[in-house]
Amino acid sequence: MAGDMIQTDTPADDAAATGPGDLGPVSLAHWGAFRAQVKEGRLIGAAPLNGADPDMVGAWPELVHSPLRIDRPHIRRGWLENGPGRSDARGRDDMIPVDWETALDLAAGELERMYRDHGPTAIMGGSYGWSSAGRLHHARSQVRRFLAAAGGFTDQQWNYSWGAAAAILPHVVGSIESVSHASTSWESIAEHTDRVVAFGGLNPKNWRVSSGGSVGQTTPDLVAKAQARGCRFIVISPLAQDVPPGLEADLIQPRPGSDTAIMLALAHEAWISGRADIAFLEAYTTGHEALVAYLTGQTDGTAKTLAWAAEQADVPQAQLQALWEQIREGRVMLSAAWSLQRADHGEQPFWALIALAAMLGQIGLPGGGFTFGYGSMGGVGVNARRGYVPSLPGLANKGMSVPVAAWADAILHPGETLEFNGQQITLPDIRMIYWAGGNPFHHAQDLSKVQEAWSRAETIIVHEPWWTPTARRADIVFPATTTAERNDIGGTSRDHFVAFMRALVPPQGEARNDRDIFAALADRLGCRYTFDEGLSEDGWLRRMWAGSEARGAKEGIEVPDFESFRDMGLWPVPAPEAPEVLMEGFRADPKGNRLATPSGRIELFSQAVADFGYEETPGHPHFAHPVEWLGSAEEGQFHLVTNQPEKQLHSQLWHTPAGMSGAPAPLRINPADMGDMQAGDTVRLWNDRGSCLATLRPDTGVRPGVLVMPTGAWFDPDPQTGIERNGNPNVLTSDRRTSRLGQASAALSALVRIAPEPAKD
Ligand SMILES: Nc1nc2c(c(=O)[nH]1)N[C@H]1C(S)=C(S)[C@@H](COP(=O)(O)OP(=O)(O)OC[C@H]3O[C@@H](n4cnc5c(=O)[nH]c(N)nc54)[C@H](O)[C@@H]3O)O[C@H]1N2
Ligand SMILES: Nc1nc2c(c(=O)[nH]1)N[C@H]1C(S)=C(S)[C@@H](COP(=O)(O)OP(=O)(O)OC[C@H]3O[C@@H](n4cnc5c(=O)[nH]c(N)nc54)[C@H](O)[C@@H]3O)O[C@H]1N2
Ligand SMILES: [Mo]
Repeated sequence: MAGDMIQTDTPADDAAATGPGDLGPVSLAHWGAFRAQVKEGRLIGAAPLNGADPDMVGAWPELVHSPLRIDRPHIRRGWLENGPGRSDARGRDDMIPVDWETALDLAAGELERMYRDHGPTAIMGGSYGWSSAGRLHHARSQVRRFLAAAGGFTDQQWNYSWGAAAAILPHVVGSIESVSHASTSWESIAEHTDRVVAFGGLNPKNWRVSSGGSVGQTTPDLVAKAQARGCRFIVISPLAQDVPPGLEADLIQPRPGSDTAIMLALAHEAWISGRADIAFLEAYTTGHEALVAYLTGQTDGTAKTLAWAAEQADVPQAQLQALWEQIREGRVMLSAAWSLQRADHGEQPFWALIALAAMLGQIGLPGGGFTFGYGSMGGVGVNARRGYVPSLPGLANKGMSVPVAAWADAILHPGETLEFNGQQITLPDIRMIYWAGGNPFHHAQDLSKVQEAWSRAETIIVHEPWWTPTARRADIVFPATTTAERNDIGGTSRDHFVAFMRALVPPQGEARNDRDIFAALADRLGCRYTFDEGLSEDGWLRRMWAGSEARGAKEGIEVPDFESFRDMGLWPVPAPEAPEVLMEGFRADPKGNRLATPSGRIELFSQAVADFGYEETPGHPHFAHPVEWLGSAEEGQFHLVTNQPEKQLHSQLWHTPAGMSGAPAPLRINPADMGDMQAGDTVRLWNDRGSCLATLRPDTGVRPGVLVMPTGAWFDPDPQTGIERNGNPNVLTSDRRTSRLGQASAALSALVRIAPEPAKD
């Protein structure tokens, strides 16, 4: 049938690039832009553009032509033979290749059955995950649009990146923009700032990646420029590697999970020393009295002194005293990495940082105040004009949504209620899972629990280019194309470029574009027009670009027409006239630019939060001990920090030379903690939730008692012992959420034990 046809235009001409040095067509990944070399229908090279990492970008030929590509649709044997139903054989059963018509008919039949017998919320289709860079073929946008068109679904709300921030920030500053897209630009820092205090550091590995695809790598230069002008950096992190090479920063290495205590103690110091900017507090904030009552110990009997914080953080008090001396004068930028809020009570460090910045009174001034995520992702602090990277428009969902980190609980506890940000959610009865563009067996915490939830589904459909752990655990697998096989528009809104990404090679095997798979299902379900409005790939790209052109017309920016843009490959978006300063407008005119909080101001005390009545999130920022941290560790327990991998994007690239598949994932450990274990040894980490292997990498830069292991290894439990063999730390993490307010992932609060493997007697 016509709907099954693949709608990608002709791939880029081989002649476009045939030899080294020739300029081939532009393409883009979340990990950077490149020029492609194509020969005889194969991608043979990828040359990095504008500072992209050569290893990550250079892995494209391996990715596209990988032996792990899924060549055709597959169905799990047990499902094919016995029909839909709960099963724990997923991942062990054979996957049987079938033709497209068979697979599409079976998938459409299951969707119809769900809508008919159980209603839209029985289908979990939030499909959390990064998918690929192009915005039309963004798998997660496509699956949500399709399921909304088909009748609705259970969506996943917020994200793993900054879920706790997304919940708390609207109560404090009226919106999520300070974590979703707004920041004080590095240009402003380079010009004005005397001190940058970076909680969670500025790890350059994180700058390689940006959602939608980063084209420019300007941050390292601007950091160097700030330093050259005399700006001093103070990095607060358990890992010295969070100080970028070439930066002379003071390093403080507290216990993970104690940052809030340090921030509150600095705020207390500001108050008692008379440094607090009372005029700022009175004009721009509300509730500082309640906060001060807590800081001084009036409320709970404990003054939040530097001595108190030093005890919580287990660092010398002199270090915190020196930090206070550094920030009491001059223009100070306070920053926290997103990692801080991916932890028990993750809402608190972000609220506390804003409170400290309010005490110093520089919010909205050039180079001053606060910004979240300078060390988290490429693009944060890049002075770019936003809004020119188009996106696929969504459709209203008639189903519901659950907090993203609660999805396994939702499947395991249908009908129970969940408290979430002042609301009560009744968990839906999920019977079917539809995932396209994410890898939950990489990203979700407590993978034993995830496996149990996974076994409860009656049918699981996955689209994937590669046989990832998630694809292997599906009932119906559709092979998806990669960005190299289709035309698209990509870029990140925090960047200086928008890219036209050309199809470079034909679809591999029988792979189809995600949107063509959905179009074929939509035909069968009778919702084709709602899904794609009769537009082809080219039609959609033109429509999406027309939105950027219209924006340009309104803002007086000259945007190339579609054909010219396609020919250019990269369109440089003109930079804004002045460097961005977070909350500048609010500072200039607090009445005209009221914040969307009840008071219109920054809320250092929030009545709304207090009224929720959650004891873990009272009405002002506060410090509570994490559930799991070194403060309560038993002998032999370590705090495991699971950060982002250096040369992968999450689980993507793992199976290429850039990735970590050569050995169990590396585990950084202070040599003092190694006992008789040696560098390069395979070790086993474990706790009550699970165990995995890792490869020991001694690093004097790690705080003793802390272990640092990146995420990104493909889940591979030993069938006999259950030990995960590739080093996926999410068998160890808990899916306990930050709080009832945020219901966000607290992946970074986990205690573990370590032993040599195989075990020595
Ligand atoms: N312990 C711990 N866990 C964490 C984190 C942590 O810090 N600690 N970080 C969390 C964070 S912030 C995030 S964002 C998540 C990330 O988790 P994910 O976003 O799930 O990770 P990815 O590996 O990027 O998954 C994307 C998947 O999409 C597939 N894909 C790529 N292109 C296409 C396409 O065109 N079509 C289709 N159908 N599929 C495609 C890829 O092969 C890959 O399997 O992990 C979270 N997990
Ligand atoms: N190369 C690469 N870059 C990436 C990604 C990737 O997969 N690969 N993923 C991207 C995504 S989706 C996201 S959301 C961002 C995430 O951005 P972040 O969450 O900021 O990144 P992480 O690498 O998880 O953590 C940053 C650093 O925080 C430190 N840290 C951990 N716990 C604590 C603590 O309690 N206190 C303090 N002070 N420091 C702590 C760790 O040492 C770690 O190196 O990264 C993005 N960048
Ligand atoms: Mo993320």
